[in-house]
Amino acid sequence: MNDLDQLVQAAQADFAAAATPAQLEDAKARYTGKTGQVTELLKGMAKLSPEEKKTRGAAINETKQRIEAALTARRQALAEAELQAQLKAEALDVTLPGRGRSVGGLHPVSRTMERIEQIFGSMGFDVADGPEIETDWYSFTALNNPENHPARSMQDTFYVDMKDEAGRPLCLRPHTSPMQVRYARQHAATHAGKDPLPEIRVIAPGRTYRVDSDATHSPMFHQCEGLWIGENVSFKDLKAVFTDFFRTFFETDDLQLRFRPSFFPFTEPSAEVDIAFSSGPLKGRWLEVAGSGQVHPNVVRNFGLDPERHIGFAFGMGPDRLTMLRYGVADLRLFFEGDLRFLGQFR
Ligand code: 2NL
Repeated sequence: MNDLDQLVQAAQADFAAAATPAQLEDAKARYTGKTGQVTELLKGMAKLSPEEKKTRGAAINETKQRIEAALTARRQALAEAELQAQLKAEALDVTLPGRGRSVGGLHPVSRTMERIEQIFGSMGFDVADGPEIETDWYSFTALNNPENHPARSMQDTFYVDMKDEAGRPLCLRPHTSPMQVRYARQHAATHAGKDPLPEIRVIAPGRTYRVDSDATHSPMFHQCEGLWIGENVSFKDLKAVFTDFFRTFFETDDLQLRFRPSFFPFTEPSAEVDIAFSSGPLKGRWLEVAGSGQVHPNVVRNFGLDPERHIGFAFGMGPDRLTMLRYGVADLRLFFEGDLRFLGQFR
C-alpha cells in the first residue's frame, strides 16, 4: 500500500471516529485544511520535475477526492443519526387515546337560582343584586334587629377587617335582605310624591354567609328573599304566590302548603312555610321550605315609606335546600366540594 492509500485509510478511520459534526470538521482540517496533510503534499510538489508533477499531481488529486467522498459520506451519516435521535426523542404515540373534551354544565344550585328567577319573573318580580360585604345598618338595624340580638354576634356573623365611611363594622351579609332594603329605599326615593306609589315586587337571590358548618349548613350558602309591598297586599297574596311558585318549581300540582306561626324580628305576624307532596319518595312528609311574614312597620319605615299606607309581605328561602329536595341529595356539602363526579350528574 502506498503513502496515498494509507492517507485515505487514516482519514476514513479518523472520520469514522468523529461522533459529532464538530469533531468531524476538526478531523477534516487535519487532511484538507490549510495545513492539512493533503495540502502539505500539494505544496511538496514544487520541487518535482514537470513529468513527475503530472503523475504525482493526478494521484494526490484523486486522494483528495477519495478523502472528500469519505467526509461527505460521514457527514450524511452523522446528520442522519442526529435526525433519527431527534425523531425518537420527540416521538408521538399516535395510538394514545385523546383526553377528550367534555361539555360543561350549570351547577345544580345555579339551575335552581335560574328557575326561581324565571318563575318569580313570570309573576312580575324584579331581580335585585348587590354587595356581599354589607354594613351593620343594612344587615341588622334596618331589619328591626335589636342592638343586642345574638345574630349580630361574632359567633353567628362573619365580620371583615374594615369599617364603613362612618367607622361602623362591616360583615359578610348573613341574608339577602339588605338588598331588598336598598331596593325599597331606592324605589321610595325614585317615586317620591307619586300617589299611589307603584308596587314593590322584587326578589334578591345570592350568596350569604354565616358561622355554621355541618351536613345541612355551609358557611357560604344561598338565599333568595322576596318582597311585595303595595297598598293592599296581604297574606292571601303570599299564599297564592307560594302555591304557584312551589307547584311550578317542583313541577307538580300534588303539593300542599301550610303556614306555621313563627317569629322573625323583621315581620309581624311571621310564619314558616311547609310543603308536602302527595306522591313520590317524600310523600306525606311536611318539609320546611321558607320563612315569611308581613313586613314589620319599623322595617317599612326604614324603607322610607309610611307603614299606615304601605304594607306587604316578605319571605326567605334556601335554594341549596330546594336543590337537595328537587334532586334527592342528602348532604349539602356535596354542592360546594367541586367534585365533577357529583356535579356531572346534573347536566
Ligand atoms: C328564613 C326566614 C325570612 C324575610 C326573610 C325580609 C326582608 C325584608 C323585610 C322583611 Cl327587606 N323580611 N325577609 C322575612 C321573613 C322570613 O326568611 O327562614 N329564611 C330561609
